[in-house]
Amino acid sequence: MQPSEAKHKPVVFSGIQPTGKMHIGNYIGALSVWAENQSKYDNIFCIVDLHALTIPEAIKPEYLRHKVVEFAALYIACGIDPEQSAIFIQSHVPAHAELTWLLNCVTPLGWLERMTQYKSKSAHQESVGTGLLAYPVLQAADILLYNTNLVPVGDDQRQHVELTRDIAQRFAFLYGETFVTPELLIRRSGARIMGLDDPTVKMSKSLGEQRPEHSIGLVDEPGVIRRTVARAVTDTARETRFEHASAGVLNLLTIYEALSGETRPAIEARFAGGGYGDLKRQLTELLVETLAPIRKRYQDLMTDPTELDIILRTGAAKVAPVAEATLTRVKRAMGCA
Ligand code: AQP
Repeated sequence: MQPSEAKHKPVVFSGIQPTGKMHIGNYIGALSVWAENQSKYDNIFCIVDLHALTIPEAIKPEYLRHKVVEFAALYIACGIDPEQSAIFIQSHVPAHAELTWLLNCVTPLGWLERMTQYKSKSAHQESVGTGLLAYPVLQAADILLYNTNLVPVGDDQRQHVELTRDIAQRFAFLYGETFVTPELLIRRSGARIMGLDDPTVKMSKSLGEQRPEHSIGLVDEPGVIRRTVARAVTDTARETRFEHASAGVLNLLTIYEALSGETRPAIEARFAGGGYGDLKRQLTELLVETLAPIRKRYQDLMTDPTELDIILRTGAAKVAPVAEATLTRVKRAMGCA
């Protein structure tokens, strides 16, 4: 990409926390959207290891070190091209932590206490760390550092991106216009894939690690995919129309829609009268076909961690000057420079 070209392209920023089992929800809601739009944007994709530290009891240092490499390989295996997109580790660019402190100082406590993710994650902790509460401020810093125009995420992250906009606007009120206010980029269908074992909860990386029947992992073998889809929750009816389907069946239809690119009428015609066995069989075939090249590329990449290390260091070196420039602007505005 030529620098003059990049100047005119909207900036896209997004990231994934390197914990748990990366699943088809992450692929449909985030990674596939990042990959599809790469040529239209100036792309920055981060592996947010500092976010993983917000539940320190669960995250051992060796686990985190391994997960960062695994997730870098998964980004690339899912189609993120290091030539077109900067891929880097959050902790390699110190400006993320520094801007977080500055933004903490302008963020009202009440804004953080009402975040849904904070409420659900803190409910399961014996003692809640400050990091978990400030998690969305770190996310705001990630986004605002790069003059981001668009943030492609799944539906669960909608509230955090809205908070980022609020923080940017509050900062402008206190110190003058400083940040670009980002917009959400969310797909119309498939932005919230549900658990296969429980369609009332979002498919999640942490649950996927604990319960094999919860999710389809991006590197699951065909036999595992077949077994997991076969056990997915449905019901006793034979309803395969989107509008009338029960939560579990709607989830299977939505995954089929997102991965096949077919229209809803075409999908409804395909499964009309076939029963859930047919839906599960065809969905399994589609999943195996979609994930086979991802698994293969992932395995190849994991044989050479040195190449991944070079990609991650190159990515950090590319984005760090932009982050530094924003940080300097913020500190000057606040009187720190
Ligand atoms: N079920 C989902 N459907 C669609 N998109 C999803 N995303 C997550 N789950 C789904 C999107 O994937 C990106 C990365 O997720 P993250 O690590 O930032 O968010 P998370 O909430 O930590 O992911 P998990 O899987 O729920 O992990 P745990 O359980 O550990 O918290 C984001 O863009 C997210 O929207």
